[in-house]
Amino acid sequence: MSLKYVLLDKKDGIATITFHRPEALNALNSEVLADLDAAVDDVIADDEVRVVVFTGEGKSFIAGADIKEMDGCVGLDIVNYSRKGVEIFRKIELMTKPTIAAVNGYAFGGGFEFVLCTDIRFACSKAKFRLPEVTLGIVPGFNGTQRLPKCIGMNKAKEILFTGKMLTAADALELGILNHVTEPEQLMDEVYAMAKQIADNSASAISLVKAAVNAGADMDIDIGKNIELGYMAACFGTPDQIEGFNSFKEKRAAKFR
Ligand code: CO8
Repeated sequence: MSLKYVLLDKKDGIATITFHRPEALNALNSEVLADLDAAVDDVIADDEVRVVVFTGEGKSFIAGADIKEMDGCVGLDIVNYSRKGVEIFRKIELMTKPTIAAVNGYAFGGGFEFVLCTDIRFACSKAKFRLPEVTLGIVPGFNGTQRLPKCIGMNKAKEILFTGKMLTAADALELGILNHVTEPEQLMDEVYAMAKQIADNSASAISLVKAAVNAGADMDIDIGKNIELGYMAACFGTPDQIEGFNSFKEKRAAKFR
């Protein structure tokens, strides 16, 4: 597979997908989206990959959708462009492997919306977050209007969406958008330390936990509790459950396949 606008690296069960279009601050044009889609399909299909990390090359994570590519688009062109991003973002949100965003710089527009699709979010202290779409006369088209309110509540989300104001990493941490903020030089070390901790756990159990949490976000607890029950029952008798229980009885760390 030959990728130009994202880099794909795999080591010790951890895949890293790096946005790599530095001349446009990693803005998401159709080619970046196509490469991202291919890289995501690759890590989903690779049984060796247990955790997926996303980061950006240079001073930007993703500076949004490509304004120059969108310029002049009307009707179906823009619907198709938006739909492509929406489908890939949703695929990332629902993929059974856990994802971690390592936000190294600007996460604007579609970049901020991308962060909202990931499971666990780190940023360096210099990272900046912004949904500037209303300053461009458009709407966030990669589902920021849907995911941000779910993440931080409707009133706080509306303020960010209506003003287009910039958030620092500290602001995003306080709002609950981020899990952790680090010094720039520590970002990847801290991300990989957590990725390793997750990769050492049962991948099959984590995939079911993620599916249960995602499903439960949109349903009543009386339905969600039955989903959890089904997944719990599905774990019993699996190699990971047997190894996990044996490790407890034998007073040793579990070694999952
Ligand atoms: N699209 C295209 N090119 C971009 C983008 C972008 N989003 N962001 C930066 N670039 C390009 C610049 O044009 C510039 O290229 P050139 O040198 O050829 O002019 C290069 O990247 C470097 O950028 P700057 O010189 O501006 O770098 P600065 O460090 O001075 O500024 C900023 C960095 C503050 C990030 C600034 O570049 C900026 O404000 N960029 C635009 C950010 C933005 O508005 N993003 C939101 C876009 S809209 C969006 O994401 C909607 C998502 C859903 C769409 C769904 C489709 C319908």
